[in-house]
Amino acid sequence: MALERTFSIIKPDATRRNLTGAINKKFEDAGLRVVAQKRIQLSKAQAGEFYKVHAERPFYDELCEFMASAPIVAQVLEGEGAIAKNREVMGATNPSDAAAGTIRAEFAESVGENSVHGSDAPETAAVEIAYFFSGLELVG
Ligand code: DAT
Ligand code: MG
Repeated sequence: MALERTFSIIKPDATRRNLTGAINKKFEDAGLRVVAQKRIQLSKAQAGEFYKVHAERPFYDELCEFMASAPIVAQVLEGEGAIAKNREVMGATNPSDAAAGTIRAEFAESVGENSVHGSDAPETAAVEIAYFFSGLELVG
């Protein structure tokens, strides 16, 4: 399997509850390395741009409000098969469907406030990384 990079967000519900370290321990224990990281607060417009693929979904406005409601941690994770590995460690979108031991099973509050984002494919990983980080900020 190839060394990959994927984009990850620790969402407002998790930063509010001081779970940044607990969540990143899960990633690091799974062999993923944080190679870029920043704690920022998005505007609703910036959240809307990031999630524009969901613009037609009924929950879009609520999702953008939530993502702008408190700081997030934007990060790039690197590892063998990092895109799939990240999704595996995150667990299913709805925490009631998430496998035991996953981040969403342990920490998510609801399907909307589900603690983490992770890219779903190489193309989206590249676009999402570039939205938040310059090449100079990816430090290995
Ligand atoms: P994922 O974050 O697992 O990639 P997604 O891309 O389908 O899931 O949706 C993006 C986010 O939108 C998700 O993390 C939380 C929110 N969301 C998805 N489905 C929802 C729903 N039925 N109700 C409220 N929010 C939802
Ligand atoms: Mg998604």
